[in-house]
Amino acid sequence: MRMRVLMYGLVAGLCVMPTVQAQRQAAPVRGVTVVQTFPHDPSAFTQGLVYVDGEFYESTGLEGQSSLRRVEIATGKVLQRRAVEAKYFAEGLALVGDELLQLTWQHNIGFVYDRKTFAPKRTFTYATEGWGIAYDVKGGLVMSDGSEKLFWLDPKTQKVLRGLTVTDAGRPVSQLNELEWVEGEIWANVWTTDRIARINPSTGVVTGWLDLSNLWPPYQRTPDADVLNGIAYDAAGKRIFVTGKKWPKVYQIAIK
Ligand SMILES: [Ca+2]
Repeated sequence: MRMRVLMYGLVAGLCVMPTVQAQRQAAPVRGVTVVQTFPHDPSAFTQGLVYVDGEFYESTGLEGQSSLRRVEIATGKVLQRRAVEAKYFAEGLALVGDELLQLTWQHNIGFVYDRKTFAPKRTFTYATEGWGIAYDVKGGLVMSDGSEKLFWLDPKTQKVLRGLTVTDAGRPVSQLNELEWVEGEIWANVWTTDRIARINPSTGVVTGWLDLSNLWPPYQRTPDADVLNGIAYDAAGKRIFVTGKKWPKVYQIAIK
């Protein structure tokens, strides 16, 4: 009897195998070309990058060096800067309406600032670490915590609404870091790699990978420079910008 159940199980398993195999294929990898480069403050340990009305807003990390910045794209000049209290390690950044939301790494607290003045307005809390955050009117406010999970937050209250596990070939993709909404997809830097995951926000499935290792190959990097991190999208101009932690350049890229 037990054998018969096992046999049925095997036959059933064989029948569903093609579908399972299709899901287990890794997403394709594509390279990028550089359209243009711009100067970037090489002391900026970039943790969040946002494009708004022809300028970047940037969050930089490290304890004692964390900041919120408004940056001129063409020159990399910091036009406006607010230091974050030295005990915090600032992380991702998102603009929601006229408010900037900035995460911290391990203090379970986020800061809300007035976009124009950088005046702090309030704080919010979350149970996980804080890594990346991005907002889109249609897609919502989504955050990462360094795991394979993404969390949707209420844009007004920042309370967690739901979570989603990100997978490629049926396996979880962890270390999801800086985030950006790009044409209905969620793009995520994957920490310690030169890759960006393009994620379907409904299923969590990685639909493609971008390999950016040609931008500034690790063997050419200065000792100070850290990993690729920071994605900003100019939806109106359809321009994609990326940079890294303490990288001297921001790259406008195109997918090959
Ligand atoms: Ca971003």
